[in-house]
Amino acid sequence: MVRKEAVRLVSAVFRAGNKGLSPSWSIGGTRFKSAMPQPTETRDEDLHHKDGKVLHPHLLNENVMKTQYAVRGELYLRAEQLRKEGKEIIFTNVGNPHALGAKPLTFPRQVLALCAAPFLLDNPRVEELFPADAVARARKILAAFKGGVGAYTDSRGNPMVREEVARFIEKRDGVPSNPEHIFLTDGASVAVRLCLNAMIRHERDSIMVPIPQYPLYSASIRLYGGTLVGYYLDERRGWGLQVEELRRALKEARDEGKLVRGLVFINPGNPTGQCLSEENLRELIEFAYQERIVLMADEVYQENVYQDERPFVSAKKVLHSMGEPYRSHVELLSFHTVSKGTAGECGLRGGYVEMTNIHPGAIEEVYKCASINLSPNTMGQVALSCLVNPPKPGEPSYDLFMKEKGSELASLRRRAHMVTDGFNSLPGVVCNFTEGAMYSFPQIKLPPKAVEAAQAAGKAPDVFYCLRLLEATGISTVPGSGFGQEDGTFHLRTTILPREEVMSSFVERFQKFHNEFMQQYA
Ligand code: DCS
Repeated sequence: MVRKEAVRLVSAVFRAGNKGLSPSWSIGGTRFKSAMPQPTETRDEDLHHKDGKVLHPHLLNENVMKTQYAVRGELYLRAEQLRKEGKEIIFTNVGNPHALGAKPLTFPRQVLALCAAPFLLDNPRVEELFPADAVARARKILAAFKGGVGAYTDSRGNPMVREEVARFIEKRDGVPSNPEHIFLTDGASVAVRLCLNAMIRHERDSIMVPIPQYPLYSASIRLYGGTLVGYYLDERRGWGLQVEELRRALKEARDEGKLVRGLVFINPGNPTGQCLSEENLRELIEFAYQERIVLMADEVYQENVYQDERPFVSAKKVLHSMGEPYRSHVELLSFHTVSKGTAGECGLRGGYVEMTNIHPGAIEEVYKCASINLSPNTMGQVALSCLVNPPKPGEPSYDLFMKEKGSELASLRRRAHMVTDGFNSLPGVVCNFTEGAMYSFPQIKLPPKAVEAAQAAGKAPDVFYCLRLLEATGISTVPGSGFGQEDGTFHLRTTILPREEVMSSFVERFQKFHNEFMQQYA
């Protein structure tokens, strides 16, 4: 019997330990002790499932089992199933522009192509096929990436690209940026997770996160064994962020013995689409300073702004403008990516975190953890290089680059209006304007009969609505419960990414479904 064998083995090791053969070993100077359980505690059911599997879904890390990620949750799985059955699905559940027909920007792809196929640079016709600045950039990158894009880079990313990111930030904010405080990562997701992993020590460690939020935060906090403290954004005031609400959430958390260490804000917001004012950012910084909380500024949508009243301002810029004591005390982690903006290069996985006022020793520890992954992927770094250091006026690629970006941004702005107007034209739907980012997050006032029908089907009402929408129209959305919403309210999130040519039929399909649904449950 397995248990008897385990008991025999453990007792043997302990006996050996008594004779001076301690069950411990060392790796790289670190001494490890055998964490073997006491013999009496070894049970078959802890070692394997009754079907014999050791890696059984009920026998995994508890944090893994408790983690949920709605963007690829039940709705997405059903959509995938319908797609396999031959139904046409519009995947508006994820902010993945190229999947819905957005075209890549030409310049970064030319540079990427040359970096991936460096032998093209030896071809005498290369200057006929590629503009001179793309060729020059590829040569520069290949010279900086020792061994080309097939070699690991430093675990924080290539130094030249980190330098380019620092210059980009300086130009954007007009304040100094240190490349030593910038880590390149496989998309912003990895940067966020690196930081959360380092911050969360145990269950009491808490991170304040907006409700609604992007589930990268809820999922990662859960995965690392910490606690999420939600603060509500005010839907009636355009999903605005209120300091009184931050104070309420913090007080309640502290009264319950939680140790609040970080505060996430997403600007422009996902899923809300709201843009923070400079005043809001000042309040956040003041709050973080007074309460000694690390600010996590998720600024991945900084280019995606569709109104002129509140242009994007980075938290770092505002922090500097506030002078001392804030400027050199408030600990700030700022995240950015190549996945969003007008590039939408989600698949290339390029992102970064900039750490402001973070203790050098803590940065070293994060470096150590990044090193476990060896290196962020190189193509993501090349894409990032092109986007933070784009063609300049007078260079051959400049005009096309600006034209492509400008027309995509203008189109996104039109689509933001089309989607918001479409939702607000429907009975029982209210929707704040998508000021920024890529999403629309309407509230659906579901009639009581629909709520009852959902309960009878064993589904949350918003999940029920989104499933019915999917089955009827092929439109794949994410229910509001995946992001968090005030109790008793129901939302869904869709992207504004269908191309303009299909947007009106997208909106029409939605409207037709919604009207029929509301009539059925009136
Ligand atoms: N932060 C926010 C607010 C995001 O919305 C996303 C991606 C990320 C970080 C991470 O992006 P990358 O890892 O690709 O850099 N947004 C997801 C979403 O809600 N839809 O698509 C992906």
